[in-house]
Amino acid sequence: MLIKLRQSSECNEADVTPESIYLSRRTFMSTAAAVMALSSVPVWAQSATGERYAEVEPGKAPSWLAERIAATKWNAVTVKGEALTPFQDATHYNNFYEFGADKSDPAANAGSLKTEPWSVVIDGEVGKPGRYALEDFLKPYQLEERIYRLRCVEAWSMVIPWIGFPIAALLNKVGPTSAAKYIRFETLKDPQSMPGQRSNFGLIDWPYVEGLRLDEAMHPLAILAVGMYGRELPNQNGAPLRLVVPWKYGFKSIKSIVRISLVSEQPQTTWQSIAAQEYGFYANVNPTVDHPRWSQARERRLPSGLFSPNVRETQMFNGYADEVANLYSDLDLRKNY
Ligand SMILES: Nc1nc2c(c(=O)[nH]1)N[C@H]1C(S)=C(S)[C@@H](COP(=O)(O)O)O[C@H]1N2
Ligand SMILES: [Mo]
Repeated sequence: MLIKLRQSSECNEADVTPESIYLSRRTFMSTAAAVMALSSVPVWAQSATGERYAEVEPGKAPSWLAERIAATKWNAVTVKGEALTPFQDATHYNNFYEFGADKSDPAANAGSLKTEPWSVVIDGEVGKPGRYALEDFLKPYQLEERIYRLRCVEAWSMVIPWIGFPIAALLNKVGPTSAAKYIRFETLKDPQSMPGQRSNFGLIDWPYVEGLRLDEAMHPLAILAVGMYGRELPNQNGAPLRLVVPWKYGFKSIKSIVRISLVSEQPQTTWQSIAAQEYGFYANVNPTVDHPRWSQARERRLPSGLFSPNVRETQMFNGYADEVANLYSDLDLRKNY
């Protein structure tokens, strides 16, 4: 896996590879064609973003967000030789318990989520706390496209082209104090629009909470996303703002964030609170440490069916070991799962 972070000024015509042109066709990538386009594509900002990915429903983003997304930099992290998950699968097989516990529930129910206006609170051990309208919150950051694997702890996976920006850029802006050791994220709590929060399914103590160590949050692969497949996030994928941490199990990638807090203690996170012996705070993808009830050695890559289950070996840190293993050199990954 390569990380390519080039300046758009370095782009030229020769950078437009056959693979990147392929992305603009109205068909999806086949496995054979899935050597992902690595180059910065200078025409990105000029082309209608909707043309870049086939069969993507056009979004209904407010104009300010559509404009920000149209100015996204092509800075993909590559997932070599692996096809993108079709938009239809990525948006109809979801975990978002606020909208129900079945994989099809979020797509069916998340229409009730009101994402505009939206505000984000930054508080805790931070030099510049505040509450920001999402538009102002995003203003300082260049949006980038990142193609990442997403590996759920339930042993299925996808490859998704996100649009977002590194959390490190946010942290550099708001200035964590020396007491800040962790970052804590909170999802919207709104039983009115979130039927899962009204149900008797009393397992989760809402709101959904996740967290990272500060050095994990500072890693350039960790992003806050506002879009996918060249458009804004569909509600079921965590609109309008979600975390994406590609080397960790999917439950760390918290959706529909309303609060970001810098804290001195390790936060109590949702799945760890429910079943600490099954879901750890770190939740790094690790094929050698099984879940107590199933193996983590392999995964079903969506789309996956009875006759083509599309099973592959799970990679250490979800294939991002070269980039992130050094964060954990002092840690026993069996104990700190
Ligand atoms: N607020 C919230 N965030 C959440 C979840 C959730 O139930 N609620 N599910 C998590 C899990 S288990 C996974 S695998 C990913 C799924 O993201 P996707 O639906 O965009 O693929 O979202 C994560 N973020
Ligand atoms: Mo998950």
